[in-house]
Amino acid sequence: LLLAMNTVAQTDYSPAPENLKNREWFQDAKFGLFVHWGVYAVMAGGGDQGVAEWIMNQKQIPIEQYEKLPAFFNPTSFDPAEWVAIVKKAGMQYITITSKHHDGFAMYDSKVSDYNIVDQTPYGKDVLKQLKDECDKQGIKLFFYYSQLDWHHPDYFPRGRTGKDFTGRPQSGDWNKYIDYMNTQLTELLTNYGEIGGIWFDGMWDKPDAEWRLEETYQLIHDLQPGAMIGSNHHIAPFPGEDFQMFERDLPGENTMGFNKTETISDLPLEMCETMNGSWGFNLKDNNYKSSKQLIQTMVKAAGHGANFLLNTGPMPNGKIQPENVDTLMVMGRWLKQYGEAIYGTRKGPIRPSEWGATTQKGNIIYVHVLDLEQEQLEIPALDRKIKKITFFDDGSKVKFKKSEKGIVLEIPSEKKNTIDTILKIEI
Ligand code: JFZ
Repeated sequence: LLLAMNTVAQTDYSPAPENLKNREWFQDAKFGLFVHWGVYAVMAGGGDQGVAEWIMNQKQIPIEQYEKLPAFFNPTSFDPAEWVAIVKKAGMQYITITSKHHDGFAMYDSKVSDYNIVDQTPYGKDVLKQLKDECDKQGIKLFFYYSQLDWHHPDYFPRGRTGKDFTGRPQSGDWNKYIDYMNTQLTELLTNYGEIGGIWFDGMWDKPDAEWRLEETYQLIHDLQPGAMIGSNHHIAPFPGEDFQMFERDLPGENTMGFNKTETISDLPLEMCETMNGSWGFNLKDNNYKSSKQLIQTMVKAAGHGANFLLNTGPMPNGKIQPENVDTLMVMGRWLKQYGEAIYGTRKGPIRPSEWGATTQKGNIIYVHVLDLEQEQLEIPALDRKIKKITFFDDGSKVKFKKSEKGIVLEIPSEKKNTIDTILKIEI
């Protein structure tokens, strides 16, 4: 069904030089913060572990009632300088934040609809603007998530599969008016916030057969900011006009969550997004936190696949990042401070990630990341380059190795092992 997406993308697209430059930057950057923040944070999941930014849909709250929510959204403790400082300490290089999620509420000063943070919350300020100014100060790139799916706009009609009839909207609407509205909002986002990293689309999976006019939208974005990178969480092979390929909660090529419907791993830069617990938006009950070890290892594996790791947080309604998330981010940042050489600026290594770990590469150095190994020997496939030497990253001591029938056997004694990632440097 998804393969039948009735849509034309920017077919004659050839990325501008600044776009190609940004793609390199993106692949070097490796680690970013995903932020799901909206008026739904006030509901905090409503006591249900599996509900957050989807609460309008999952609890079937009609528009008329959901529209009362912005009046309770007053994040007076929001401090963009603090957010960006956390991001930097975490070793992250960029932020991707929800400018509008499926509920249709704009978290910025939109002029095409007053359903936005400035016009309808007691807070009354544009959080994206504040965040962007701070990102510029501290040298962090900002991307905007934008939901194509909209449970609020009257012209999002006929409804997609998630919007059926709970919203209370009239059973009519002009689809093209909705696309025009979306393109106008995107124009605002690409015009009023200086240079942005790109647009992270989500939601066209809700209406696979709709005429999304992607070609026009992608063209518009690239015309306004040729360097801005477009990615989309549509779970299928990239359309022309896209600049990076996304994998939701799975490593590229894996589909353990059942989301990623494509086997295609394109030549575009890759990105994998993941939650810290099980929720994107703030959920009071979801205490199912992944350990920092687990998240570091996933980041390493993602890097081994050549993919960035976009790790999510759902800020609280007061504007603060959940303290548990800050703790995790600080641990990851400390790890990266020590081992970042083997992550930042690398590309996927010559050996495909597997049970034991992954490899990354920068120039003449291959980093072997041993994440899970019981034995004291690791056999890797032969490399097509001559090995000069192999050392342990931690203490620079030499790694003993010998040729085997199938490749190379590395000696990794227990006392050299590191609980998170034992890194070996192969100089070729
Ligand atoms: C989407 C959003 O729905 C979600 O709220 C979050 O923003 C995440 C990053 O992206 O997740 C999806 C995408 C597709 C489906 C379900 C959830 N799908 O195809 O059913």
